[in-house]
Amino acid sequence: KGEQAYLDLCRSILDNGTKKEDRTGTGTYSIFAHQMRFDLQEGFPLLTTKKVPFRLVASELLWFIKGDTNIRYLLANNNNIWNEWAFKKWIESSEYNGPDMTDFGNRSLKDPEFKKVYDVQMEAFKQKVLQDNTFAEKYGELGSVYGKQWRDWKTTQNETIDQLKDVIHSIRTNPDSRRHIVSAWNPEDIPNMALPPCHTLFQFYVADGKLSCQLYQRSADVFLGVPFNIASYALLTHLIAHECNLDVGEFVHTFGDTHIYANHVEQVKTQLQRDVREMPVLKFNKDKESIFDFELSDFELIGYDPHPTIKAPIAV
Ligand code: UFP
Repeated sequence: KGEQAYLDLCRSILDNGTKKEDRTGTGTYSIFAHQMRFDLQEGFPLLTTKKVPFRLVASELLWFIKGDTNIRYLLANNNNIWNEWAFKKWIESSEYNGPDMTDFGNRSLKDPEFKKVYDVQMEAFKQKVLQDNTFAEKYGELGSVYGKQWRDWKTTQNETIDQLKDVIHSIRTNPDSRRHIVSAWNPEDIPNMALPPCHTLFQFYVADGKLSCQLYQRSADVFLGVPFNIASYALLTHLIAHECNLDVGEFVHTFGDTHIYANHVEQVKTQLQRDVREMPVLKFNKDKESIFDFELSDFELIGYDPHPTIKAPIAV
């Protein structure tokens, strides 16, 4: 249970994972299908065996909740986690005439000279998205990512489905329903997406006055992605429970391809040597009634005292 469940998963992949090639060419150790449970009554499941940047988790979640799909909001909140996806569209466009940025992710890891040139281009791109409205509309936009599918799912009848609003309504009015589902997986959009949704689908469940949430994650980078994903859905569950006048129950995290990248193995071993500390507690502004009203400053984590960050290259 809790953080120990995460550490056990890491251990089990290192011990039993199959060496498997992957899209990014990095190589992984992988298992298929796994489940972890977090009792949200015990505390907020932000890992303590390494520092996980809650501020980035929270601002990204607020961005999804708003239905925003433009990186401008993230940049304005000093959150850079989606930049590469937008940058890729920009450098592949006919309007880009700077230095060659092909395969910038891998090259900037291997070639320090290239990294300098890349950093300059990325910084210029960010500034332009922040300052130039027309540019932001064109190149800050990521298209059919989570915010779009959660809030603005397009039907064949040219109507719009607000899955998030609908699921909150169904939890409030029909808590026993077995249909409290939000799907980010839109088969029609998949062929045109750079990154088909990793958090494929989630379901809520109400019992004994508590709201639980289960996420099905089709593909999981256990070292870099998962700690972030746990915190994000735990936060979402807290906010929806608050709006529905429920306590929080469990967050159940179910995985498909569950992998540790070959270039994360040493980092995972370091983390496994650390002892688990006490979970932090989430405090937020309970005066806000709707999840659509929250801002970053409404959240506070009490007692988060993690071991230091462990750096690792992200596979793109
Ligand atoms: N990934 C996560 N969590 C996320 C996210 C991505 O673990 O929230 F956006 C990882 C999983 C996988 C990669 O390693 O990103 C996506 O690659 P693919 O689409 O090939 O599964």
